[in-house]
Amino acid sequence: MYDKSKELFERAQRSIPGGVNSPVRAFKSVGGTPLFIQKAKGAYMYDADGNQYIDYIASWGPMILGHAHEPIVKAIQEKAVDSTSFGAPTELEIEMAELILSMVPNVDMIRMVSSGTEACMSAVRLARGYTGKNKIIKFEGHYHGHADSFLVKAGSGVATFNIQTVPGVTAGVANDTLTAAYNDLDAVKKLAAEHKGEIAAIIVEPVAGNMGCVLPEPGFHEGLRKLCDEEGIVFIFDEVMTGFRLAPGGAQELLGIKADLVTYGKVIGGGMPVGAFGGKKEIMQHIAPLGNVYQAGTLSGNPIAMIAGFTLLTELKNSPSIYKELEEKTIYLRDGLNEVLKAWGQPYIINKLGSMISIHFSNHPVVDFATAASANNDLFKKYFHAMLKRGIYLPPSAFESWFLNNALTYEDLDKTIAATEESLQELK
Ligand code: KE4
Repeated sequence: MYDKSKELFERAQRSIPGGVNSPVRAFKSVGGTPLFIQKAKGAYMYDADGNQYIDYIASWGPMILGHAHEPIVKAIQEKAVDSTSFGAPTELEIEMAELILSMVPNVDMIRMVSSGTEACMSAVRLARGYTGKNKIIKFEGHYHGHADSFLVKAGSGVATFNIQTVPGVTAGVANDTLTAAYNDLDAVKKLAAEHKGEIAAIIVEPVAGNMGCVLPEPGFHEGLRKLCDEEGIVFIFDEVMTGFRLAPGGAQELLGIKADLVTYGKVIGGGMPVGAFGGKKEIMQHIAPLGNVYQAGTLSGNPIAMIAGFTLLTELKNSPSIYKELEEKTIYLRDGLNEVLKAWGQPYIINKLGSMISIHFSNHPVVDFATAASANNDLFKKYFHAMLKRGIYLPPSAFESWFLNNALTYEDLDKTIAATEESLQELK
């Protein structure tokens, strides 16, 4: 069933730390051999042993229209013949920036980078440079990439592997990162009072996806916005996951909240390495070469990455019905999962917003990292493998959101629901 992946994993570990180029892919938290993927098309991925899977990772978000989406593949092929990088400005970068500004609210200027980490790292540096203050507030279980400042009580792989303190992150850096529980506005207000005049930014996943999918409670973001206005704190929406996924204008549009800076990744690049950060001109004009907050990148705005992202975002902008289709498919999946989970009779929670969804085997609502971590995540590991052997590829961690892609058919969703019903019988 997985012989080729097993062989490749053994070989990979001889030259790549842990055999993977990103820890969450290693199946370390769910156990077993990570599948080496040969190809993917639409909603399906195919591993090195030729097994087909219905894909709910979507490359951790980017593949919102499915894998090998023809217009994107064609655009990359055509662009590549004109060279893959110049290290000089291009018209395409202007077109990409103008397209993004036409889709997302409340962003006057945008800078392209090559990953979500780079986008979040740059946005925090900009907030510190703009305010002259050092500290940031982030939330337990939120993940903003692997920049030093963010690896304090972080989500995603850091939570998955239960890494309490990341070696190499100095005490100085960690001291400037304050943390609070997601949805606990009083805790944030307390930190702001204790560190009055010291906080440059609050950075938040508007809808959390790195401890499973966890929704903001009514009034939470409004409270953060008010606090930032009162205290001169830069409000950063990390929309690397939610941007262009929850709506054309992302979480700012869907939740009706205006952030000061917004970061993007994943969908913005259509599967190519792209990140971006943007916001009000008053802040963005501090970024070099206009201002002195230095930020740079050899491959920022790379033509191949730009054409992939531009092609995808253009389709999303011109066919907003995609979001309704994705919403309807996710509701259908949620309702089907609810039915079989209810019949199974053991505690569970499903969190869902737009095309982000996750199952938590918990008897209480999952509203922050503590409640996500106290779920029966050992049971999740068994569920993961039971689904995998039935051809359903879920994110290999309870601390990740599932991502639907619009190539999924209702037949695929029915297969996923049926596989869950069968898997739960196995887990009784
Ligand atoms: P990247 O540097 O991985 O492109 O983006 C970092 C990042 C920033 N902000 C949010 C909200 C994110 O979810 C991410 C990255 N997400 C993880 C999945 N939970 C990436 C997968 C991985 O680490 O391999």
